[in-house]
Amino acid sequence: MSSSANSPEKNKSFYITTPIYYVNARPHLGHAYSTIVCDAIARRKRSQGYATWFLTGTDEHGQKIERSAEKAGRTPGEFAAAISGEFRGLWDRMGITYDDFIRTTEPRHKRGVQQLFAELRAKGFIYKGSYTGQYCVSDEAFVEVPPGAPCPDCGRTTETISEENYFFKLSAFERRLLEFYEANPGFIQPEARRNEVIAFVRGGLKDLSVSRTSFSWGIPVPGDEKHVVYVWMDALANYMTALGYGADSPELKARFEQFWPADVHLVGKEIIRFHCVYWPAFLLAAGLPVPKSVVANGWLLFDKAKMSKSVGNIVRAETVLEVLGGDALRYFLMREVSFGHDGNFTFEALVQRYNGDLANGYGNLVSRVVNMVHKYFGGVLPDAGAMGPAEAAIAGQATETILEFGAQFEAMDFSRALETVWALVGAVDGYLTAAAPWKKKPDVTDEDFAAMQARVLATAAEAIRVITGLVHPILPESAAKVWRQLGLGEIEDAAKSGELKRLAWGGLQAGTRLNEPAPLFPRAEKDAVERMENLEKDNNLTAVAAASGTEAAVVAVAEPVVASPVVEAVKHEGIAQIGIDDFVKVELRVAQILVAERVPKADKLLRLEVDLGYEQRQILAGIAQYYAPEALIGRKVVIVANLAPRKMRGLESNGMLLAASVGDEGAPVLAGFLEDVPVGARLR
Ligand code: ME8
Repeated sequence: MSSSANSPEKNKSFYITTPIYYVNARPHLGHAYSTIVCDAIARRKRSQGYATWFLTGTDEHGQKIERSAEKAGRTPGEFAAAISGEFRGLWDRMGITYDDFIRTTEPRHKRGVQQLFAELRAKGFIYKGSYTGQYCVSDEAFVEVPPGAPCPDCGRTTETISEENYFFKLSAFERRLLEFYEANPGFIQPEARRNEVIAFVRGGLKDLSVSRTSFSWGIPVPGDEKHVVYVWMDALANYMTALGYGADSPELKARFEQFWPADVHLVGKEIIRFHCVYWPAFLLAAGLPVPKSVVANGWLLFDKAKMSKSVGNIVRAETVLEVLGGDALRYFLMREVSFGHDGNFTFEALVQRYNGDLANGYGNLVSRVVNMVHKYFGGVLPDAGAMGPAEAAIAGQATETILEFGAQFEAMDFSRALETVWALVGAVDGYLTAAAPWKKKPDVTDEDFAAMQARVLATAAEAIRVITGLVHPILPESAAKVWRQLGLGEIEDAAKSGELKRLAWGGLQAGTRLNEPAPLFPRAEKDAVERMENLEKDNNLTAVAAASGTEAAVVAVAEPVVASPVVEAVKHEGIAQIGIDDFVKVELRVAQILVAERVPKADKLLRLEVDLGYEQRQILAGIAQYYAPEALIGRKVVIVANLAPRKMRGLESNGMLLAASVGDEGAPVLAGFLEDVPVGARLR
């Protein structure tokens, strides 16, 4: 992959954005991952002399947020403010160097979105029509599936929507988009995502509904206020409204001129279609420049599934910050995950990398060298004198590392870039051990020994300076500490002055006074994994138990897809309580009975064929003594849809009917609904 900002010097401005995160639940490591990657890129670009603008923020409108707020008993405004504050607070705690944090509920954003909408309408790309189709509230997207069928992207139930809507003429952009992708091969990265998007567009584009009338939590369509702007049009526009699109002030206009179009929109791979199809189409239609690249990160997995609030398998960044610190998290995510691909998060791997690469690797190297300069040279860096072959090898490798790291980082191959630097850490470590400047051999004169110590420690210290200058965007806190220990002052000043851009072997001057050694990465204790696991457990418990009214409660109720009955469940003796995580594992769905018949020689069993909207299946139910088969045909029932199949009387049963068990005999009474419900609807 290559970022378009590579193009030599250009006009030296660089604009990078994270997705704006939904405020239906608190931040987790998945959000932290995208934000950390952007932060590292922004830090490096700044140190390379680019005027850099780094934007992040929160996506606060739409039906999903409105419903989450309702569940939490809050107004959407209060609810969004509380969770947006959590995101911002976490980024501040992590030292994320964003230049701006946009909330889509801000007036500056509303103004810009309305201007974009009006512009598209004036240019004839928006028209009024009516729409009937399926909508996935979780993805905030229209999907092409039959009524009652689940969302093809996330598997959740879709809702039938029939509304008068404004439409964007997306269909008019099929050819232009394909030509645009062809002419701008770096627009979608990595390659796999590019192919996916091209295939999607080639499959044909339909006009896109860009307004809604069935709820009001959004930005009113200018001139027709019973409509609100479709949340994805609203959200995507943030990248421009935050810069000043739609603003009157000359200062903001100038910022928009300077930074638009964006160099990199970094997003998770699941939202690539919105960014690579809808967004460029809106911009082409409005006559505005299209971003230079959309780069997709893969998913962070936990317990083999995408870490996500709805699956309920999240880990909070705070847990890692508390036990191992922010740099440990940044290092792990950028080293362990091959960018663009999915990567596993485990506490064990995190601790292993932390101890192996940071505590025993880089941290130990710095502490050995700084300590020896203090011990043997009173803390003043000696003159290296003439280089021998071992020093030349280290210097050569360091010079190559600077080049390779730069190229790999620009190509967003962060994992390889770090591997390259750690090869140098290993080489310097080996060089120190081989030279053993702490051990005087009997046949060596005092003078020669002192010269060797000076040469080796000065060489190692210089290598540490190079390593530290390189890893600064990824390990900002630790790099700052090492820079100070080397007596070089503030690394941020070196980044600003261009010193890091000019990083080359030989910058550390003899006579520099080193500062006292200070611990960088204290070894993680044996119980580190357990401590993090417990912090996560405690957190989940607080989330479930939280009383209403507090901010914790807002989050607690907002988080699960499942509504509150489980949380409030009446306790019955002998039945253990379960967490929401367990409950969401059970897939309950509405099914309609198509066929019902007795099973020969089994007087309790009925063989049923049921329709789930997206498939039909056979279920055996032990209700023959209570229900006549013919009375069941056409009836809508509730089934456990994800029960492993089992055989009864030689027939396979794929699921289970839900029924109340009544009276002493436990007579079954089938669960049903008073209102009409679509087949396939999921119960939560
Ligand atoms: O989609 N692994 O917001 P969102 C990697 N509001 N990245 C992850 C992740 C994981 N497990 N989980 C989340 C939205 N992310 C919209 C975006 S933009 C105009 C609107 C990251 O709160 C990743 O960047 O669902 C993903 O795209 C983003 O968080 C989704 O956050």
